[in-house]
Amino acid sequence: MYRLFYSPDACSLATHTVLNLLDQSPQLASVNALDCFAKINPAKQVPALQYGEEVMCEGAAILLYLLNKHENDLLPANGVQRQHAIENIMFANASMHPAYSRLFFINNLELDQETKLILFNAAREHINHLWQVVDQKLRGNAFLGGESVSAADILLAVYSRWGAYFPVDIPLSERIQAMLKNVFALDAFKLALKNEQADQKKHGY
Ligand SMILES: N[C@@H](CCC(=O)N[C@@H](CS)C(=O)NCC(=O)O)C(=O)O
Repeated sequence: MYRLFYSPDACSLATHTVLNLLDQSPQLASVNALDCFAKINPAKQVPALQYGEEVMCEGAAILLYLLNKHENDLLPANGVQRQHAIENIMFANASMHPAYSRLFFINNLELDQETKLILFNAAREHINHLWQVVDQKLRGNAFLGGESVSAADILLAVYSRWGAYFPVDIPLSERIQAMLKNVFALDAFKLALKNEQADQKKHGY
Protein backbone atom coordinates (compact mmCIF):
# COMPACT_ATOMS: atom_id res chain seq x y z
CA MET A 1 0.00 0.00 0.00
CA TYR A 2 1.17 3.50 -0.79
CA ARG A 3 1.55 6.12 1.92
CA LEU A 4 0.86 9.64 0.68
CA PHE A 5 2.33 12.64 2.50
CA TYR A 6 -0.15 15.42 1.84
CA SER A 7 -1.49 18.83 2.86
CA PRO A 8 -5.23 19.38 2.48
CA ASP A 9 -6.18 21.01 -0.84
CA ALA A 10 -2.51 21.13 -1.93
CA CYS A 11 -1.14 19.66 -5.17
CA SER A 12 -0.97 16.30 -3.37
CA LEU A 13 -4.76 16.15 -3.90
CA ALA A 14 -4.03 15.41 -7.57
CA THR A 15 -1.67 12.54 -6.64
CA HIS A 16 -4.35 11.26 -4.28
CA THR A 17 -7.02 11.42 -7.03
CA VAL A 18 -4.78 9.56 -9.48
CA LEU A 19 -4.02 6.89 -6.86
CA ASN A 20 -7.78 6.41 -6.36
CA LEU A 21 -8.32 6.14 -10.13
CA LEU A 22 -5.66 3.42 -10.18
CA ASP A 23 -7.49 1.55 -7.36
CA GLN A 24 -4.57 2.33 -5.06
CA SER A 25 -6.32 4.37 -2.36
CA PRO A 26 -3.37 5.45 -0.16
CA GLN A 27 -2.74 5.52 3.56
CA LEU A 28 -2.64 9.23 4.41
CA ALA A 29 0.07 11.08 6.33
CA SER A 30 -0.80 14.71 6.95
CA VAL A 31 2.36 16.84 7.03
CA ASN A 32 0.61 19.17 9.53
CA ALA A 33 0.72 16.30 11.99
CA LEU A 34 4.42 15.48 11.43
CA ASP A 35 7.42 16.94 13.25
CA CYS A 36 9.96 15.46 10.88
CA PHE A 37 8.65 15.85 7.33
CA ALA A 38 12.10 17.19 6.31
CA LYS A 39 13.45 13.67 6.87
CA ILE A 40 10.96 12.39 4.30
CA ASN A 41 11.44 15.22 1.79
CA PRO A 42 14.27 17.68 2.56
CA ALA A 43 12.49 20.23 0.31
CA LYS A 44 9.56 20.02 2.80
CA GLN A 45 7.08 19.91 -0.06
CA VAL A 46 4.15 17.65 -0.76
CA PRO A 47 3.48 15.31 -2.41
CA ALA A 48 5.82 12.60 -1.20
CA LEU A 49 4.92 8.98 -1.73
CA GLN A 50 6.23 6.04 0.25
CA TYR A 51 6.12 2.51 -1.07
CA GLY A 52 7.87 0.01 1.19
CA GLU A 53 11.25 1.52 2.04
CA GLU A 54 11.22 3.79 -1.00
CA VAL A 55 10.18 7.45 -0.79
CA MET A 56 9.48 9.39 -3.97
CA CYS A 57 9.19 13.18 -4.28
CA GLU A 58 8.26 15.68 -7.01
CA GLY A 59 4.64 15.48 -8.13
CA ALA A 60 5.23 14.98 -11.86
CA ALA A 61 7.84 12.26 -11.30
CA ILE A 62 5.48 10.47 -8.89
CA LEU A 63 2.64 10.61 -11.43
CA LEU A 64 4.83 9.21 -14.21
CA TYR A 65 6.01 6.42 -11.88
CA LEU A 66 2.41 5.49 -11.04
CA LEU A 67 1.13 5.76 -14.62
CA ASN A 68 4.00 3.61 -15.92
CA LYS A 69 3.43 1.00 -13.21
CA HIS A 70 -0.36 0.59 -13.09
CA GLU A 71 -2.69 -0.05 -16.01
CA ASN A 72 -4.67 3.10 -16.78
CA ASP A 73 -6.39 5.30 -19.35
CA LEU A 74 -4.77 8.49 -18.02
CA LEU A 75 -1.59 8.26 -20.12
CA PRO A 76 -1.58 6.85 -23.69
CA ALA A 77 0.66 3.77 -24.01
CA ASN A 78 2.88 5.11 -26.79
CA GLY A 79 3.39 7.42 -29.73
CA VAL A 80 2.97 11.14 -30.10
CA GLN A 81 -0.16 11.12 -27.93
CA ARG A 82 1.89 9.82 -25.00
CA GLN A 83 4.49 12.52 -25.62
CA HIS A 84 1.77 15.20 -25.62
CA ALA A 85 0.25 13.77 -22.43
CA ILE A 86 3.66 13.96 -20.69
CA GLU A 87 4.11 17.49 -22.05
CA ASN A 88 0.73 18.43 -20.53
CA ILE A 89 1.69 16.98 -17.13
CA MET A 90 4.91 19.01 -17.24
CA PHE A 91 3.03 22.14 -18.37
CA ALA A 92 0.70 21.79 -15.40
CA ASN A 93 3.42 20.96 -12.88
CA ALA A 94 6.21 23.25 -14.05
CA SER A 95 4.28 26.21 -15.55
CA MET A 96 0.81 26.48 -14.01
CA HIS A 97 1.70 25.29 -10.50
CA PRO A 98 4.57 27.82 -10.05
CA ALA A 99 2.31 30.56 -11.45
CA TYR A 100 -0.22 29.85 -8.68
CA SER A 101 2.57 29.36 -6.10
CA ARG A 102 3.44 33.04 -6.57
CA LEU A 103 0.08 33.95 -5.03
CA PHE A 104 0.97 32.06 -1.84
CA PHE A 105 4.44 33.62 -1.85
CA ILE A 106 3.08 37.17 -2.23
CA ASN A 107 0.49 36.55 0.45
CA ASN A 108 3.23 35.66 2.94
CA LEU A 109 5.33 38.77 2.23
CA GLU A 110 5.39 41.45 4.89
CA LEU A 111 4.20 44.25 2.64
CA ASP A 112 1.40 46.80 2.73
CA GLN A 113 -1.88 45.76 1.11
CA GLU A 114 -1.51 48.17 -1.82
CA THR A 115 1.85 46.72 -2.86
CA LYS A 116 0.55 43.21 -2.42
CA LEU A 117 -2.40 43.98 -4.72
CA ILE A 118 0.00 45.17 -7.44
CA LEU A 119 1.97 41.93 -7.10
CA PHE A 120 -1.20 39.79 -7.01
CA ASN A 121 -2.33 41.45 -10.25
CA ALA A 122 0.98 40.76 -11.96
CA ALA A 123 0.84 37.12 -10.86
CA ARG A 124 -2.80 36.86 -11.95
CA GLU A 125 -1.98 38.11 -15.47
CA HIS A 126 0.47 35.28 -15.95
CA ILE A 127 -2.02 32.72 -14.59
CA ASN A 128 -4.71 34.05 -16.95
CA HIS A 129 -2.33 33.77 -19.88
CA LEU A 130 -1.59 30.14 -19.00
CA TRP A 131 -5.33 29.34 -18.80
CA GLN A 132 -5.63 30.74 -22.34
CA VAL A 133 -2.94 28.27 -23.33
CA VAL A 134 -5.01 25.50 -21.70
CA ASP A 135 -8.04 26.65 -23.69
CA GLN A 136 -6.02 26.32 -26.91
CA LYS A 137 -4.69 22.93 -25.82
CA LEU A 138 -8.25 21.66 -25.32
CA ARG A 139 -8.92 22.28 -29.02
CA GLY A 140 -12.64 21.68 -28.56
CA ASN A 141 -12.10 18.40 -26.65
CA ALA A 142 -13.59 17.67 -23.23
CA PHE A 143 -10.13 17.02 -21.75
CA LEU A 144 -6.53 17.78 -22.66
CA GLY A 145 -5.98 14.29 -24.04
CA GLY A 146 -9.29 14.06 -25.87
CA GLU A 147 -12.54 12.65 -24.56
CA SER A 148 -11.21 10.93 -21.43
CA VAL A 149 -9.62 12.55 -18.41
CA SER A 150 -5.82 12.76 -18.24
CA ALA A 151 -3.46 13.30 -15.32
CA ALA A 152 -2.83 16.89 -16.48
CA ASP A 153 -6.56 17.75 -16.27
CA ILE A 154 -6.55 16.55 -12.66
CA LEU A 155 -3.49 18.64 -11.78
CA LEU A 156 -5.03 21.75 -13.37
CA ALA A 157 -8.35 21.17 -11.61
CA VAL A 158 -6.60 21.08 -8.22
CA TYR A 159 -4.66 24.30 -8.91
CA SER A 160 -7.81 26.07 -10.16
CA ARG A 161 -9.26 25.89 -6.63
CA TRP A 162 -6.44 28.03 -5.21
CA GLY A 163 -7.49 31.29 -6.88
CA ALA A 164 -10.40 31.60 -4.45
CA TYR A 165 -7.97 32.12 -1.54
CA PHE A 166 -6.71 35.43 -2.96
CA PRO A 167 -8.09 38.78 -4.19
CA VAL A 168 -7.61 37.91 -7.86
CA ASP A 169 -9.98 37.56 -10.78
CA ILE A 170 -9.17 34.49 -12.83
CA PRO A 171 -11.81 34.14 -15.57
CA LEU A 172 -12.04 30.72 -17.17
CA SER A 173 -13.58 29.95 -20.56
CA GLU A 174 -16.70 27.78 -20.72
CA ARG A 175 -14.64 24.98 -22.20
CA ILE A 176 -12.23 25.04 -19.26
CA GLN A 177 -15.05 25.31 -16.73
CA ALA A 178 -16.67 22.22 -18.27
CA MET A 179 -13.37 20.31 -18.06
CA LEU A 180 -12.90 21.29 -14.40
CA LYS A 181 -16.48 20.37 -13.54
CA ASN A 182 -15.96 16.91 -15.04
CA VAL A 183 -12.81 16.40 -12.95
CA PHE A 184 -14.56 17.56 -9.75
CA ALA A 185 -17.39 15.11 -10.51
CA LEU A 186 -15.03 12.09 -10.58
CA ASP A 187 -15.70 9.65 -7.72
CA ALA A 188 -11.91 9.41 -7.32
CA PHE A 189 -11.65 13.17 -6.76
CA LYS A 190 -14.60 13.28 -4.34
CA LEU A 191 -13.18 10.34 -2.39
CA ALA A 192 -9.76 12.00 -2.15
CA LEU A 193 -11.34 15.18 -0.76
CA LYS A 194 -13.52 13.23 1.66
CA ASN A 195 -10.64 11.10 2.96
CA GLU A 196 -8.34 14.12 3.41
CA GLN A 197 -11.07 16.00 5.30
CA ALA A 198 -11.72 12.94 7.51
CA ASP A 199 -7.98 12.56 8.17
CA GLN A 200 -7.68 16.25 9.11
CA LYS A 201 -10.61 15.91 11.49
CA LYS A 202 -8.97 12.86 13.06
CA HIS A 203 -5.94 15.03 13.84
CA GLY A 204 -8.14 17.82 15.22
CA TYR A 205 -7.59 20.34 12.37
N1 LIG B 1 8.20 20.86 -7.39
C1 LIG B 1 7.38 20.36 -6.32
C2 LIG B 1 6.52 21.50 -5.80
C3 LIG B 1 5.52 21.01 -4.79
C4 LIG B 1 4.90 22.16 -4.00
O1 LIG B 1 5.13 23.35 -4.26
N2 LIG B 1 4.09 21.79 -3.01
C5 LIG B 1 3.49 22.77 -2.15
C6 LIG B 1 2.02 22.47 -1.92
S1 LIG B 1 1.06 22.59 -3.38
C7 LIG B 1 4.16 22.71 -0.80
O2 LIG B 1 4.43 21.65 -0.27
N3 LIG B 1 4.43 23.90 -0.23
C8 LIG B 1 5.02 24.02 1.05
C9 LIG B 1 6.37 24.67 0.98
O3 LIG B 1 6.86 24.91 -0.14
O4 LIG B 1 6.92 24.90 2.03
C10 LIG B 1 6.48 19.23 -6.84
O5 LIG B 1 6.01 19.35 -7.97
O6 LIG B 1 6.26 18.24 -6.13
